[in-house]
This record gives sequence, structure tokens and C-alpha cells, in this order.
Amino acid sequence: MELTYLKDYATPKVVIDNCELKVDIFDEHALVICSLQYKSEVTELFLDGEELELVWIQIDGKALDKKNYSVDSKGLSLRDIPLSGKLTYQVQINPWFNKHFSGFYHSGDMLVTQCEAEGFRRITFFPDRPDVLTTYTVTMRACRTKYPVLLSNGNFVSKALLEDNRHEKVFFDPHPKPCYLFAMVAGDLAHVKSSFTTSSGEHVDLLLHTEKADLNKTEFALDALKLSMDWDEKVYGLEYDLDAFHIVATKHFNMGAMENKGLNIFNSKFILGAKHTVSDQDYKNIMAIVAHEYFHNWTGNRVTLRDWFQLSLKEGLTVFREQQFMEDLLGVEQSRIDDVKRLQSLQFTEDSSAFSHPVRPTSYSAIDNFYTATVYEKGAEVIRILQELVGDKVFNRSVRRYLKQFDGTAATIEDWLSVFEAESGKSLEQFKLWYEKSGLMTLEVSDLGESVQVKQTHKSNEAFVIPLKYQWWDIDAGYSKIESCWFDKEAIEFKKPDSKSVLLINHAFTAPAVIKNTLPIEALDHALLYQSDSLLTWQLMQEKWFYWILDKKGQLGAQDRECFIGLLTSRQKNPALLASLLQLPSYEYMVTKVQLDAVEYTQITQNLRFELAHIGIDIFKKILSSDLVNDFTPSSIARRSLIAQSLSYFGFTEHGVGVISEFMELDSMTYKTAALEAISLQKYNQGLDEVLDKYLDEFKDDSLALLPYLKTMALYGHESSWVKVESLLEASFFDKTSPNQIASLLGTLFGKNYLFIHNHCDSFNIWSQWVEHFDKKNPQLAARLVGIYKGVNCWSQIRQEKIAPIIKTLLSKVSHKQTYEMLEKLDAGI
Ligand code: HT7
Ligand code: ZN
Repeated sequence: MELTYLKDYATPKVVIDNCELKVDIFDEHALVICSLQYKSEVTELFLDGEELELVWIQIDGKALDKKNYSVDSKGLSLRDIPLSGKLTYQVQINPWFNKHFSGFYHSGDMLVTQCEAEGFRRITFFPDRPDVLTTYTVTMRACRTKYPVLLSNGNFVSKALLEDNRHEKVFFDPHPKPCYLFAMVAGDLAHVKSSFTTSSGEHVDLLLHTEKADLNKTEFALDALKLSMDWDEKVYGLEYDLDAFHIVATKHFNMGAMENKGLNIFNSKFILGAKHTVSDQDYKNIMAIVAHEYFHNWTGNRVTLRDWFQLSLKEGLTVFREQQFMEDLLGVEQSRIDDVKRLQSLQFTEDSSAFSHPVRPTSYSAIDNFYTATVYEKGAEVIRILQELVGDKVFNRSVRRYLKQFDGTAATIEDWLSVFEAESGKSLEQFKLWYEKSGLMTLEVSDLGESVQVKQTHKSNEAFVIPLKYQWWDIDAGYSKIESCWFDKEAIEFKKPDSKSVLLINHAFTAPAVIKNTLPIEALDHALLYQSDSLLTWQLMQEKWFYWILDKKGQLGAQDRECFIGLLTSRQKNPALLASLLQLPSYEYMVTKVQLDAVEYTQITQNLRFELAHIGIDIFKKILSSDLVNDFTPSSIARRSLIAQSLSYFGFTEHGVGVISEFMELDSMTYKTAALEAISLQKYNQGLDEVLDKYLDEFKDDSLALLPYLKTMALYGHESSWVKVESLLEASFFDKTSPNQIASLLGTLFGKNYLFIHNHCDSFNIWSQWVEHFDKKNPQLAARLVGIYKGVNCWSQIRQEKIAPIIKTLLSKVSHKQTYEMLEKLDAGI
């Protein structure tokens, strides 16, 4: 497998003054003329290009001689060309045959682009790398009836009517950008419109474009956008810089959304919704992803990347900014705890597997496989460490200075750090290890009698710089004040204030690490009821779950009952926190700390839920019968999250099925989804089957409302789910080309239904057939299906032996490097 290395980076040999694109869309193909005003250091140039048919090529208006160029499957090679000139060529592409969802493709009746990371080369020949920046002038032409809406980046320049019922629109983007930020959309779309005035008084039109049938689901997006624009001005002084900001919702998209300059393209799941059609989770996703893509306008677009190794420079920073925004919007309990949970179950798993890589990788085969939890989520945690290190004020000043200093350039992580060093006067040499070294950090707390030691362990054997907040507790003195320290050597010792004192660490989860701290049971139980730091309370609750699952095997005693009742009573004042505390740790997270079989995990957690449901039955009943609020304020969302959790427990009691059915009838997607989630934990029950059929009847033609149903069907019934899943895959309403539907149904089945995975005799063969299928159609989706088993190295020997030969056979069958690379890593983990 061919690798690209960071150490081999070389500056581009060509500068492009402007890229002029003329795109003519026809019924069965599109023609693209690209004119590049270039200056080159060399007479030989290579332009990336895939699945393009070259029609003609000229330099300075003269056809190029055959001996001066050649085309192969990777691109266009030019020889003996002038050192400057205007290079123009026409290619033919076929968006209707493009099933990769990369380049220019169709989704329903509309045509959209996805160019990050390397999709622009599927539209025209170009130096497809992030450090070649240029302005773009784009002319789009198409049939007026089929494609009345034509959009591209930048400002609208002109429009004209053409012959044959065709029309054209011209756009100019004055901000030099790399081609991965290029976008165009053509379709018969509807829109909603609003506007925003920047703090400098500039008027900006805001438009959300959707398929016509979805126009009633545009309630949140533009408000989310305005909140984001306002937040970025207030917090970082960053204003928007074009006449208009467009968002387009599309059904077929491989990720959440894409930050194309002035023309964001969204997976409809993360942008569409009305009050009665979205769950609270959908609402949070819309807010977070709209903000994320908008924030990229500065962190990613105005300051872009020198090369793809620097990906976290834009993604880690933008996730961090998105998290700050969500904390301001919803509070710590409803955003930061969810972020940490995500980090623990996705990134900690990745870092404990053969897929472990540094936040800034040093080599890759397929860059699309590096849009990982490490680059995104750990990248954001690393920035949080930096913020702790230099303090809030210097941090904010440094971010502003970085964006000013590197505006219009393609930057590196060194550039980013240099600004913080200059502003803070501190060396960040040791801090940089967080970017360079892969692997999970562990902090182990040991009682040495007079003192307590905290030791850091990392596979690199290097000492990292870690911000640590800690506090003492004893039964008489209670909690001491929270203190902070910089932990930058292998071990530190804290002198105990009293022989009974117990050390609690990692308040506010400032250290993105696995904590090993065996607390006495009374210290743990006391903290669960009275600790005031929500994040620490939540981390300690994880310890409790580990104890109940691993030591108690789900069979609880009197003290456990007391603890659970105490928790339900004392934490009800903070419903968002209590809801988070009631959520069991994911299997993926548990196995980063301990050895545990997935089937055993499922059985124990089922028993545990059953026991806890009966212990807390009266309290759950009361919560479930409290007022059902339906607005989207943080307190109402918090209330509903507690109701949803209560339902997931109450489902295990005598009247559970009846109450689940009642919630399913409510006119709120949050409650319907809560009911569906509660069902997915249940064993087969005729009454629930009827509830599910009714839901399907109502929502089978609603591609978004179908998703939570598909997830439930992939789990409900455990090992026997396959029968239902198989028939759903063949159902007329199921869209096999939709990454959303495939992820909800097959992603959940293969990733979360542990009884199916390990007890069904054919599970891995079924998985491998689907990987092979998508390798041919949509390799990014195939790679994602492979990535589901990242944590295979934590499985027991017998289970690994079952999947190992299937991976080997698949390796010889797949043809795309994304899929191949993921399988190779899976194989290496066994
Ligand atoms: N920056 C965007 C990345 C993205 C992407 C990458 C590979 C393949 C398809 C893709 N769609 C979007 C998303 C983001 O982080 O905002
Ligand atoms: Zn991003």
C-alpha cells in the first residue's frame, strides 16, 4: 500500500492566480472547462484527476501537442510547457454514475459536490492539495426547469437566460481557497431566507435550500446559524466575509456536513427539523453542526492547512469552538458530559487499538480514513489543555492573533503553537507531545500512607504536561477546596492533610486520560450524592457502574440499593446530570479499562437494569408522570432527558410495556425516540411488536423519522434481529444507497447488537458481504463498516479467531484503498 509521509512535504511548484470554471450540466453528463492563470517553477506539471474524460486542452489559446501531455488513472502530466500562461481544458464527467458521494454527484433530483478531502480531482484536473490557494470564478449552466437553482461559492455576479430553455449563473469568490472548499449545487430547490448584520454593519443574506417536500422542516437551522455568527463575533471577534451564506440539505452524504466557503452542504439528518419532528438529540446535533461548519469559515477556510497531516489544526480547533458554543448554549451537564462520553467510547477505543495514531499523523494511505475521533475529539481536548496552560485571556488573544497572522495562508501546527509561545512567553516543547505521540494516557492514584502518588503512564514512556485539578475528602472535614497543578513528570506526590484523607482527581475532566483510583466505597458513595463538580461526579459514577457490572455482576445488595435511591433522590434537582448518571458506560469504553466479554456485558447489564428499575420504581413512576414540556429551552431538554432515562428503566417493570406504548403516542419525537430506545433494550414482546408496526406505518416514507426505528430494529430481539433486518433491507421504502439508513440499520446491527455479532453463526459473513458490496459502490461507507470492529483487539481469543479468516478473505476481495487500509489495520490488531 502506497503511503504519503509528512516528512516528504514539498512546497507546490505552481501558483494559480485564478481558477475559472465553466460547468455545463446536461441530462446524462456534464462538461467542465477549467482555465488556470498559472506561474510555474518547472516546465513539467502534474494535475490530479480521476474518472475524467479529457476533451481538449490548450495553453494561451493554442491546442497542446500530444507530446506535451498524457492522462492516466491518477491525472494529467504536462511536459515542456511555458513557465507561465493560461492553461485551459475541457473534461466530461458523469454525476449520475458517481456513487462515491465524492466529486459531483446526484442525490435525488439535485446535483451536489463533496470535495474534501480529494474530491475536486473528480470534477476537473487540478493540483488537489490544500496549500494551492486561488480565487474562483464559476459559471454554471443548466436546464431552467430541472435546475432553476444554481449555486457556487462566493458572491453572486450575474445571471442570464440562454437558448434551449437553459440559464446561467456566475459567482466569484474573492477569498483565495484550496479546491477542497469548492462547491456547487444544482436543483429544483425551495428555500427559507433570513439575514444577519455583522458588527461592522455588513448585511448578509442567509438561505437554507431544501428539497421542496422538506420546506416544513426548516425551523432551527437559520436560528442556529445566527446564534453562531453572533457568538463568533462576541467571543473571538470574527465576522462573516461574503454577501450571502447558503446551506443546502441533501439526503445522500457521507459525513455530517461540509464547510465549503459560503455554501455549506449538509446531510439532511443534521439540518432539517421542525418542533414535532426532531428529538432533543437531533436539535443538539443541528445546533452543534451548524455552528461547527460556520466556525470553519475562519478556522479552516480563511486560515487553511498546509497538508492533510495538519487536519486537526482545523478540525480539533473547530470541534473545540463548537464545544465552547454548546456549553454556552446548554450548560456543562448537557454538553461537556456528552463530549467526554463520546471521547471515551470512540477515541479511547481507537487509541487502544491498532488504529491508534497521533493527533498529527506522520503517514497515511487513504486520507479519508483520517477523519477520526483522534483528529477531531482528542484534537479538541489537546486545545483544552493548551487553554488551561496559558489561561483563558492569553488563549483568546492567541487565537485572534493566529487568525490575523495566518489569514489567507495554509498553516501548520507549528505556526499555531508559535503564536501561543509568543503570547504566553512559555515553551510548548513538552506540550507538543500531545500532537505527536499516539496512545492513551493513564493516571494511577496510589495511597502511600503519608502521601498520595499520582503516576502517568503512556506507551511512549515520555512525561506529558497535564493540567490536573484535585481535592481532598474525609468523612469529618468534608471536601477541601479544589486546587490545580501542572503535572509534567512521571509521578507526583501530594502530602495528605490527614491520615484519613482521600484524593479525588480530574475535576472538570481537564486530563483526557483513563483514571485508576480505587476509592473507598464510602468516599465514592458520598461523592455521588454530594460532590459539586458535575464532571467529577459523572466520572465517579462510571466507577460505580464498573463495580456493579464487574464485581456485582448486576446482583445488588442493600448498600447498593441505598446508594441508588440516594442518587435518584439527591440529584433530581439537576435533571440533566441525573440523566447522565443513569446511563450505563458503553461496552467500548469499558474494554479500554478491563477485560470483558460483549455477550456477558449484555446479559449483566440487562439484569442490572432490571434490578435498578425495581429498586427505583416509585421514583421513576413519579418522574414519568410529571409535566411533559415541549419547548426547546435547556431546562426542558434536561427534564426530557431524565424522563427518557426513566423510561428506559421503567420498561423493565410490570407496567413497562404499557407506559412505553403511551410515550410512543405522544406528539414529540424525543418521547417517541425514548420509547424506541426503551424497546431496543427489551426482549421480544407481542405488544411491542404492534407498537413498532404502528410507528413504521406512520413514518416509512419519512427518511429521517425512519432512522431511530431502524436502530431499534437492529437491536430489538437480539440474536434474532437479523430476520427483521434482512426484510427491512429489501423493503421498498429502504434506500440502500443512503449512508444514514445503512449506518442506522447495519451500523447498529454490526456495532451494537453483541448477541447477534457473537451468537449468530453467520454474522461475520453477513458483515463481510456488505463491506464487499459498498467497496464497489461507496468505499467510504465500506471503510466505516470495517471501522466498527476497531476494538477487535479487546475481544477474547475465541471471538477474534472467528473473525480473523473472514478479514483475510475480504482483504483479497476489496479494491479500494480506503477499505483495504482499514481491513489491514483490523488484521494487524488480531
Ligand atoms: N470538514 C468536513 C469533512 C468532510 C469529509 C471528509 C471526507 C469525506 C467526506 C466528508 N464530508 C465532510 C466535515 C467537518 O469536519 O466539518
Ligand atoms: Zn470540521
